[in-house]
Amino acid sequence: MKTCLFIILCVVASRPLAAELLQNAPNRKQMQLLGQWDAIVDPFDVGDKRKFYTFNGPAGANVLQEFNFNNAMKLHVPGDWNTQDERLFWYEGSVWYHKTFIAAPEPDKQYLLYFDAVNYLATVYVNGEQVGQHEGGFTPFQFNVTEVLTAGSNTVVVKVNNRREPDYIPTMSTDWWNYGGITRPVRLIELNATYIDDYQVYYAGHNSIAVKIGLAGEQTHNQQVTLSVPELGINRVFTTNQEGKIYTTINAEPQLWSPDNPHLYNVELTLATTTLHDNIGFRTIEVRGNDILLNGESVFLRGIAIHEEKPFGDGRAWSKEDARTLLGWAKELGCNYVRFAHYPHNENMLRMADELGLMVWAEIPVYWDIQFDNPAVLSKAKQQFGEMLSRDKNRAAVILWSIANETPNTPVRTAFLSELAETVRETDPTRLVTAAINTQTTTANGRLIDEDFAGVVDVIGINSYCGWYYDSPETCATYRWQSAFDKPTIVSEFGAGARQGWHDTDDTVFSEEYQSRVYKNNLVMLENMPDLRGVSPWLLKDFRAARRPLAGVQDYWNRKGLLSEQGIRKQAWYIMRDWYQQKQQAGQ
Ligand code: GCB
Repeated sequence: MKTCLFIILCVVASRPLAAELLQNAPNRKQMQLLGQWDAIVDPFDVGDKRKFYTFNGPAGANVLQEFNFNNAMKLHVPGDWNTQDERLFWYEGSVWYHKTFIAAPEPDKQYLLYFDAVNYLATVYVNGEQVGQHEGGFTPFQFNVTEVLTAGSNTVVVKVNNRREPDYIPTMSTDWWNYGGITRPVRLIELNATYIDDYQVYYAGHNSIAVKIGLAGEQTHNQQVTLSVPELGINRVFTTNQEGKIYTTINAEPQLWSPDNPHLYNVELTLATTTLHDNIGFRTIEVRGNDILLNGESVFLRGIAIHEEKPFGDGRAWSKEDARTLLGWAKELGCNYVRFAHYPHNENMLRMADELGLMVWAEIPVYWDIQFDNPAVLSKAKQQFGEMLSRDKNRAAVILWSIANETPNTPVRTAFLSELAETVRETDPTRLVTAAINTQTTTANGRLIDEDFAGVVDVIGINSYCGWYYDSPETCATYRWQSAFDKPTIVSEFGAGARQGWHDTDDTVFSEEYQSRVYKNNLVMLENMPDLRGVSPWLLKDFRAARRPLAGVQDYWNRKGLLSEQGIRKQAWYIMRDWYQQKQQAGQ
């Protein structure tokens, strides 16, 4: 299966020269291509034919050249284009990015051009040559550019297209902003001729740490790699096998990572004279009956759902400071868990969750009704999951892989998601599979969780908007939920909209009072829910949504945040915070 996933990655994701996705890109030796890039907006896609990627300065006065990067618009990388220039707020289409940089490549080194994410389709050229193309807006990709890099000035051109298409993931309709651009950092990474490409170091239970290491490059077999975890007194040398891999376990008794004790160990991997550092937490996660066990102990997930938007205002979040603010707010709410909706968030979010002690639900954008009958789309889903796993496999915080959100209950959908779940389990048996499900059977006094796909996941996620999209808030309090499965359930979404600062009677929709009323009644409902092992209300803060046009209230914001788009608390924030305090006091 691993080989199969690898083939898919090669075919769909990263074409020539690329090895498997490099583990731990932030801590490699690198130059980041950040700051201002030149940008040409190309709504009619003329750039391919006119060869924008060959740009080598403005043409002479007697030559017709209808483009010039030097005097073009400037866009900051990383960053979405929509919030950088008001002309691009609604834009969906192609933008050509251009940057020159100085390099001093050394003869026996290798160079990867590594993109943390580009939304959605990226075609990359270095010094006029196409080095590869990548599809998918929220996961990293890389191209080996050793052969095309020159000493001195180099040019990189990226054609970015964020037009929505039927066979994309996500597809035509989403309830979030389709931010386009090079939304996360770009890195030129320098590697030795032979280098540590991939690794996973994790707690396998029973006082043992499992270690998997893979080398890439010139000579991968029979190489010595030193693994050291100074705090645990570990300093061991291992030799790679014929395939350039090491698989081993080490006896150790680490302090186990948990929200109460988010301890991370400095782990060092050394090949020849190059040492790679990482901070890794050790923990176990499993399901027993309807319980979730973290390090063998029952845990209740006190959570909040989060979109990857800047803490103050709109635009894609990407920095460490953004992550610290957003997740700091989750901590202030009393959370021990966060749902990163609806796509892989930037790596800073994952590393910050590790550091702050927040368990993570991580998700791919298999959202609503994608082309479940299209095998190419299934390959894309596997590719996006594979890239997310490659990047995040060493993050203790990630306990749940979510493979879908609110998908229609049809046989073709269930077959698609069952195969995807199988791939996820085969490639990462150390975490749990979940999905947000919103189809249940209505009973006389509530709902029955009984759809087939709920039988496939380890943890059932339920999205339920009782009191908002249907029924009065008070009816929700009388709801009785039942489940046909003996499995843990998380209410992965519930909530209501409110424009922060709008105070009125509690039957005025969109007032803070109405939102509070929905919350209060939903909490009564949750107390009666069987198998409930966690909640992540929808959501931390208001976010941009093209589907939310109501003037004066929504203004293209989804107003279901507990915080306004500027981070100001609404009444419902305090209701949720108090509930979490009670849960905590009750030892949950
Ligand atoms: C949902 C979706 C979420 C939407 C939310 C809403 O069920 O999963 O993406 O934003 O409802 O506000 O309607």
